[in-house]
Amino acid sequence: MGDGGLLIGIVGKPNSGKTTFFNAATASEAKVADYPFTTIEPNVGMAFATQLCVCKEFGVKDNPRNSLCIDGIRHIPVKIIDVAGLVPDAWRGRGLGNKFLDDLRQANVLLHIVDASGSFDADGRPLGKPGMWDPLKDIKFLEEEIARWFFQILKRDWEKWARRIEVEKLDTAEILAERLSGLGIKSLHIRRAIEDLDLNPEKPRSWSDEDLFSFAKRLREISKPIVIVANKIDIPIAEENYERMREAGIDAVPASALAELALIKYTEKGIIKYVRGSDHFEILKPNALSDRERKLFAKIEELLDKWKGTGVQKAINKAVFEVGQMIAVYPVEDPSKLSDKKGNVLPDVFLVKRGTTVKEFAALIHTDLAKTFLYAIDVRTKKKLSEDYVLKDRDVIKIVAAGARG
Ligand SMILES: Nc1nc2c(ncn2[C@@H]2O[C@H](COP(=O)(O)OP(=O)(O)OP(=O)(O)O)[C@@H](O)[C@H]2O)c(=O)[nH]1
Ligand SMILES: [Mg+2]
Repeated sequence: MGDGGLLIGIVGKPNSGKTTFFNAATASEAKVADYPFTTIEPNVGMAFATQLCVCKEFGVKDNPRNSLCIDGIRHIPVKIIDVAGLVPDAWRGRGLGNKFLDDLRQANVLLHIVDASGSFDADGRPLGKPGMWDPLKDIKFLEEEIARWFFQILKRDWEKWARRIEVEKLDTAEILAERLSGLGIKSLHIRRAIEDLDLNPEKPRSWSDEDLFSFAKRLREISKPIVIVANKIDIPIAEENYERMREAGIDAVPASALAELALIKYTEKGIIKYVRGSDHFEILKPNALSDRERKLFAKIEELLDKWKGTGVQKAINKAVFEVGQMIAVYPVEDPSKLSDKKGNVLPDVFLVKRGTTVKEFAALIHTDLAKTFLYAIDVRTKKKLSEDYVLKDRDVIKIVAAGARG
């Protein structure tokens, strides 16, 4: 574990900047640490959820193993997937529709990269200049498209299953969860959607097509919530469009994937120093920059001032901590040194779903640890925690198990 099983799916129409965003978010700082992820499919990478590390608060110098700590900011790896552009009617297989949708099956949060500059049409064809397309349309369209895809899958053999559920008095949520497990949908998601829409779970045959479509939509919202990224905010007209999104009640993250990519690339070359998510950078080797590059970084500096960052890291953190409802928990073996058995200080941090109890957390680390679990210690307060203690973000925890040696 480490990423809490979270998979972020990058979606959007062609040319919205998905791959630029992906490259910026995943550009390998991997050489600094050895992550437990060696083979990764080509379009899957590791991004980082970032948060203030607990090291400063405890006044220690840490040696992270499953994550990075850069200037006191903990970088926690999360899987992210970049898929082909989504065009209208993808659910019917148009464009790379089927492939796109297949790749998204296991994602549990979607990052919708919107070209806020409005330079491309619905199919991602260039319109010659910015401001020629309304990006608000893209937001509506994508939600609709994914809902249609869910609906299509639900509708397959619907009559047959609805009859079986009624005749054999089966549990609708369990049956549907089994049928939709490939989409990462759980029975708890289904129960919530049924309740929210006031559908009768005992009489699925009474659900109309309209009910079923609303159900598909609600299931999508619950199982794959979307974070909207107003990308290309560096292009002047994008700001206007972003404001229009706000007026329409759309809580988008303004971002420039291009600026982030430049900052990360030049940081990797050692020419500048920039920590993901920060609103400033430092030029370390001014002589290594051409006039053109100097101008580029002057523009990026303005952008960072104005938007308090490039927005890329903000979008990922929103996907992980807000919309994805994850929290970060730091387990240690030695509560006084905050270390593991080998003396590594604050070696690990794990992302877990909000609501996870300390005993469930023990089970995620090691099944044996849950079996022999006695109690845990909140390292911050030194208080003993019972097994049903619900973990909080940035908790530092020592788990005490029967027969434990450490
Ligand atoms: N100005 C500006 N241009 C951007 C930004 N992000 C991406 N672009 C440009 O937009 C174009 C498309 O970017 P890609 O990242 O290839 O877009 P994509 O969504 O992956 O496209 P497909 O793979 O075809 O679906 C490229 O010319 C990028 O340089 C940004 O933040 N600002
Ligand atoms: Mg791409």
